[in-house]
Amino acid sequence: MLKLVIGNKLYSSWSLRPWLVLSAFSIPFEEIVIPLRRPETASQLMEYSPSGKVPVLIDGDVTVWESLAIIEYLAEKFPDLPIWPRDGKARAHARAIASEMHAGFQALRQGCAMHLGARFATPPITDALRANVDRVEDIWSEARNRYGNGDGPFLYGAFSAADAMYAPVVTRFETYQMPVREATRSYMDAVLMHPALGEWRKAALVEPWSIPEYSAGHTLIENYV
Ligand SMILES: N[C@@H](CCC(=O)N[C@@H](CS)C(=O)NCC(=O)O)C(=O)O
Repeated sequence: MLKLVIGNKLYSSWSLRPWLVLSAFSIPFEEIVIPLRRPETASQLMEYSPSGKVPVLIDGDVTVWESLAIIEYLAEKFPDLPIWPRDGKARAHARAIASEMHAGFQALRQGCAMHLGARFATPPITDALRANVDRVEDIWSEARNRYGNGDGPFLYGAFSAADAMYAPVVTRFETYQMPVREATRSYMDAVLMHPALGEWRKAALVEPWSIPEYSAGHTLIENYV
């Protein structure tokens, strides 16, 4: 059985990505949760992960770390599943935007950490944050307009790895009440209503650990935990 090692579901955005792919495509797996920011975290992570970070996928004697590499491994291992869009042009676009997510959006990632247990006031929108949000919205609208129309509410119609890569951004826009375009809102609603994300969030809300640093500097509007 595949094993996916992940961090806290409330906060670990990188863990969420491959977990969503496994769950959305009904691939059986066992999860191992390592709570982050505890005295024993580093040694527990090193038991599984050569980089000392989660997520990590273990498939027998194969260990794959880095969220996007895990997703690619799954796409190769399960070629019959449409983890990436089937159409070659859509797939190239999907891989480009997934890589862009994996490598960038620092202001958004640092200023609006994933936190599924609360809703915060919108933080001051710096130029860097505005540029990140605008770029995300442009990416989503381009994917939807060129490849997504008519076939479902996700970036390429049906749910794919690209949606999984951007799902934590959807939750950030929701948590920090980011003002967004109407089309962005419809896409966000589709992702937020995906059963796999619902399952992850439900488990997140009953986790016994909380990490106060993840709320630091933000004005709490509503607490769900
Ligand atoms: N580029 C990596 C990022 C992984 C990462 O930063 N994971 C965080 C949790 S979301 C982590 O393991 N941090 C270790 C720690 O907090 O001790 C990926 O895509 O998987």
